[in-house]
Amino acid sequence: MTRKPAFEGLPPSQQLAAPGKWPIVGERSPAAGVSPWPIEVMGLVEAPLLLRASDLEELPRVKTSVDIHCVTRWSKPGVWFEGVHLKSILQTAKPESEARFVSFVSRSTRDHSTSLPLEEVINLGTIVALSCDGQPLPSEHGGPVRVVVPGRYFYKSLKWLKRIELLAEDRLGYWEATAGYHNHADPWKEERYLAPTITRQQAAAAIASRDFRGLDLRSIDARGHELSGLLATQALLRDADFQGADLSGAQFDEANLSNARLQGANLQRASFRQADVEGADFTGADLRGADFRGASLLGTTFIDNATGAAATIDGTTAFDQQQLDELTPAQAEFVRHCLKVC
Ligand SMILES: Nc1nc2c(c(=O)[nH]1)N[C@H]1C(S)=C(S)[C@@H](COP(=O)(O)O)O[C@H]1N2
Ligand SMILES: [Mo]
Repeated sequence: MTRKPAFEGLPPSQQLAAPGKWPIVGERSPAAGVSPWPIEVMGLVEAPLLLRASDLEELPRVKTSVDIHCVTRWSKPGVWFEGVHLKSILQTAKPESEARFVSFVSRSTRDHSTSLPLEEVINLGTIVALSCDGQPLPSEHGGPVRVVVPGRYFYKSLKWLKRIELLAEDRLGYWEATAGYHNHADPWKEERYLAPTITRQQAAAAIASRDFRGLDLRSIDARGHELSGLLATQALLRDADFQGADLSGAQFDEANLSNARLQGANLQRASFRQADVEGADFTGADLRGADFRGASLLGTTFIDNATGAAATIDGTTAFDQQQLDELTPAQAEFVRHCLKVC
């Protein structure tokens, strides 16, 4: 069974990863121990299973071309995954009639997990993958066995699969519960995050105090505010909206600003050391004197190639050289050009 690759184009606000590059996102290795390990199929099933590598070999093989869409805005189309359909495994385990959800649990130090509705996970053609582009799945990408759920943001594709559990009620996964990632995760509907968890009053109080240190202010709307010298070390600011704000001299060290909107913000001398700015948008922002050393820059945007709107970056903006490799080629080229000539 081989499906033809059909690149469907890019979902909203995604950009292509550098050709030949496959970023590692989240955990980087499984928990220590023997490999391969057996996979447990349990919960609401008539025939619980313990699948060894040799058992997986006996199930029908499938090979599918999958377009990877990471929530941090990079996409990698046409990756060939080979393995076994989840459907084949479940046909053997026989879900009970009350089973509505599937939870995948990882053999990782934090018992990472994710879940999907049973019907959906089957209809999407989910595979339990053993190889990728003709090679055994590398450990950092979930080998020996990972889940691949086509048509959902890649956080639904669990690395180092250890357990498949059938449930009557949903059980939120690690990112869904801790990071506010959307539980449905359809990239075409841009289901990245749940609605903001903070009230307008909480947001207003934080903005007035100019002290965000260590606070959970996900999705805060701080557009256009005068926040120069903001203290935001270690703040949780995923999906925050700072468009047009004055953030000169702001301290974002070790903050999580993934997918934050900083278009047109004044960020002169702002510090982003060791911050997570994956998927953040700095188009039109003033970044002179800003410091990005040690920050993670996967899928970060500094120039909008469609409109040509760009951040102001010059020799006073600090980056580590190797850090720039995390950017897509067009972004990296723009930043390198600015650092050299501006
Ligand atoms: N066990 C485990 N699985 C995981 C994660 C993780 O941190 N731990 N991260 C998820 C996220 S957010 C993404 S985008 C993909 C990344 O897979 P990759 O590192 O192979 O690109 O794995 C998903 N599966
Ligand atoms: Mo992700």
